[in-house]
Amino acid sequence: MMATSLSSSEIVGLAERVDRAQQASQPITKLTDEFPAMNIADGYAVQLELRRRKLARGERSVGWKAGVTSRAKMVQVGVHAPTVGFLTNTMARPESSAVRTDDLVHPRVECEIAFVTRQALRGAHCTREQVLAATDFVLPALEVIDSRYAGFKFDMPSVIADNCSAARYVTGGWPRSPLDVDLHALGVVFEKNGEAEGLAASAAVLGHPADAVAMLVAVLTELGEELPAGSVVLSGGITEAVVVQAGDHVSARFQHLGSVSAKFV
Ligand code: OOG
Ligand code: MG
Repeated sequence: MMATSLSSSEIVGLAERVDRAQQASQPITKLTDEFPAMNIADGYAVQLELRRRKLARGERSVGWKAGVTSRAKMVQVGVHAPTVGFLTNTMARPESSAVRTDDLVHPRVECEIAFVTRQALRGAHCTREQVLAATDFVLPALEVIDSRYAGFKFDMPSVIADNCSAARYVTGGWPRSPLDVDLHALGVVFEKNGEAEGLAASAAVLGHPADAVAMLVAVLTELGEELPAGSVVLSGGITEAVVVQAGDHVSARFQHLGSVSAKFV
């Protein structure tokens, strides 16, 4: 990875700023407004410092998420390359649960395929086949993203520093071996309040959701991390993210994997 432009005290300060915005559910201006020279390495340095702070407070690492891995998402947010963020236990919500909105800034929901691994993955050249072989099962998932930036407006270094907008995620459906379902061509129906919001195929995610996981492993390797066995990996929104507010109910129905739903309160 390229060199950081920020000093280590700036990195710590920005991680604190993002952390506070998250805890107060108060939007902040994107970090590059103040630090225009911020690059991707700076973004990940801030994100890893944010992760270190959360783990030091007792949150447990449960896995990672790939972001901006489909055309629909790239067009929606104006970021044109995939990114990764981390997941902790405090972000997980059970199927059908009520997700609070008062502790979020401006949530949006995405439907994704979650991978759960049974072998560690590492390396700059991780392949789709290695990902499939190391996967225990896949599940349908909803990711609730929540940019801490005003207007949900950001650029790549800023969104990476903000942990790729990670906020909550819900898994549901049936665990299936990735070898038993054609992950490349799964249809998904995404509904909000009973109305179709999006119809898509899983192939929208970098051609294949396992390729998104392989990309994530390559980024983690660059960051000096690996993907441990037992990790949850969200492979990226298949459709555009949909704005939600208290009172909304969303569900994603995946061919062969069942459905996952949540309501917002
Ligand atoms: C960045 C996170 C994107 C996905 O699945 O593409 C993401 C954002 O859009 O705020 O989680
Ligand atoms: Mg996502």
